[in-house]
Amino acid sequence: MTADSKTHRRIATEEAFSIPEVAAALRDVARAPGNSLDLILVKRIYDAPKGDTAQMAALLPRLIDLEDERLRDMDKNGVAVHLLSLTAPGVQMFDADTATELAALANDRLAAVVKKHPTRFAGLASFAPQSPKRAAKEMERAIKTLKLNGFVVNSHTNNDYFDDPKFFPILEAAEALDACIYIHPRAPSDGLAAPFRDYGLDSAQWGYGIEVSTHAVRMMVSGVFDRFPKLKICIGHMGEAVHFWLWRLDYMNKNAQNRGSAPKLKLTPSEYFKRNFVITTSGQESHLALDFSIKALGIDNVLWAIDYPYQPTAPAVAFMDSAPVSPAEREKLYHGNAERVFHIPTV
Ligand code: VNL
Ligand code: MN
Repeated sequence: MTADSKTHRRIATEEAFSIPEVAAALRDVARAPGNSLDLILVKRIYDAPKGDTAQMAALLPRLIDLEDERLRDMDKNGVAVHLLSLTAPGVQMFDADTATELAALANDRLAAVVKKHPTRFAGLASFAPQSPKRAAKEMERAIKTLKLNGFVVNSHTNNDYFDDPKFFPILEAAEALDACIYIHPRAPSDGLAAPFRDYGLDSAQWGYGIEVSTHAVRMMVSGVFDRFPKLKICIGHMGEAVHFWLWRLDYMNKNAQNRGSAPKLKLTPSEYFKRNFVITTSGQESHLALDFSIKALGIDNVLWAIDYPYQPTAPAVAFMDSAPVSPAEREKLYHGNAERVFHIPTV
């Protein structure tokens, strides 16, 4: 631990875990026929041949582990808190009943470990978008009874996005509960998938960002945030580059509105992005991109994350320890913004 670690409370906000029951159900998905782009990664992690020591297969025990290697890794690197979320694709490849059941089970386990280590863990609850009404009920239970800190969803569900009114009970619940939804990536939906099937583009290299940025833009230009003005959405990987596009989005969305291709909106996409979104630095350790993000969105809208166990902790800490920001700004990035957005108790 560096001397510095005593002065920063580091809260990492996109930290993945799984439970054996979800891992087993994903192994069944891997073995069933299907053409979803997510199967490339799901087969590698959840149906690896016995004894496979390849990088992907080695991830599974590190996802399931909560209290051993994970806590040691946090201690060694001066990380105070993991804000945990059930890893992608979560429950979103299962049938509605299985997904609803496994989301509740994962939330129970998550709440138990947070209760056991209240200063080390916080948690984002899962829900099954396949069944929006039951999802809204589970969301209420997760916040009011389990005292979790917000929600995670892994982008599209059966190729549909949150601009689809069938999902509005979910957005209504999140807004009413004052709980942020973290839209974590999964592989691009069927209609986008073809050019992502080779060169390893299906997942974190490129596909994930295209999938989530498209989801965020669909929500903004469809008018979701006129209907749910207080809804808070978090996206990782330095905002999936959405804010790099805001000027052109504003300009071309106005054109699309004027020719009747897009609904009339109360605000511009850039106004929604600054009002309704926060971003994290998960897995995107570029000071240039961080500087741009702070200038584009404001220091209060950027949160630190590691993306454990998919990326290593030490470089993520070194990246933020050495970021060219003031001491007060670094505290906001490391913990102040996370405490505010995810209702994590201050110490
Ligand atoms: C990867 C990175 C996968 C981050 C993830 O979830 C993630 C990857 C499945 O490198 O494949 O959250
Ligand atoms: Mn991640």
